[in-house]
Amino acid sequence: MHGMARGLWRSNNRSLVSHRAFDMNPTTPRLLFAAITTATLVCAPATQAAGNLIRNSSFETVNGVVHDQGYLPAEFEQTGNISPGADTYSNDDSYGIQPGGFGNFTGATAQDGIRFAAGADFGSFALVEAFGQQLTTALTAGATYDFSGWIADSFRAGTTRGGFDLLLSPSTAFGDAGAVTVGSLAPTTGVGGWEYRTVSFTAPVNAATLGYLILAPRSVGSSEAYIGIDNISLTTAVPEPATWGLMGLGLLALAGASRRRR
Ligand SMILES: [Ca+2]
Ligand SMILES: [Ca+2]
Repeated sequence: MHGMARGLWRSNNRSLVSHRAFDMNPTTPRLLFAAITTATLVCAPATQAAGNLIRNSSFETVNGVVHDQGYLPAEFEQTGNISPGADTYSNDDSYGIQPGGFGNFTGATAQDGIRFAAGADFGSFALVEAFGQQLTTALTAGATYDFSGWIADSFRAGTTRGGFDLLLSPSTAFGDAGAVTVGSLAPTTGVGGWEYRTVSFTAPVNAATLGYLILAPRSVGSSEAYIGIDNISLTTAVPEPATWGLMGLGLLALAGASRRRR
């Protein structure tokens, strides 16, 4: 779709240049407008890469067998200042914690595969089991991204509901003065099971210096929450259906202008 649209733009661009140079046909301004409108709408998505920017996004790939707290797959880093920090849960207890083990998640198994990650918010900014990942490529300032994933409550006695804040940071140090909160995954509704969350955000002007994506658990109210997360995704935003509609109109205008010219 992108390739075809770009090809159309290029071929029309060439005819437009020769048209302007050798012939001041009255349809030229209309053709120029249609071509520019189409080019603007087509080039924006075409320059963005497709695919998930998060590595090991379902927390499935692990190195070795561990039965303990505070372990995450190698692609992820602890970014809170408490130890042992965020955890990996495995349905079969092959890495990290078994659901129903420490932290509970009674009756919950991974949303995708056999593993998920979880972190607690102990009710103060500093005491948060935040974790994150160094992005392979920094995000593009001004570009729009979609972050999505599934979250679940631990159902641990005395805990409350919670969600996650999404931050871009210059380092893994949670509370880094340069960190920017770009969005939030709305808290669990408390009814149990996995709940899908998605949020769109625009990368800040200094995105090139913010190499770490951090997920910080957030409690509702003052009691602590312990929230699981699985099957996460960070992608460049695709145009809304309305934008594709506008692009279609631009292409139709181009076709109409070419026909009238002939
Ligand atoms: Ca998983
Ligand atoms: Ca923990």
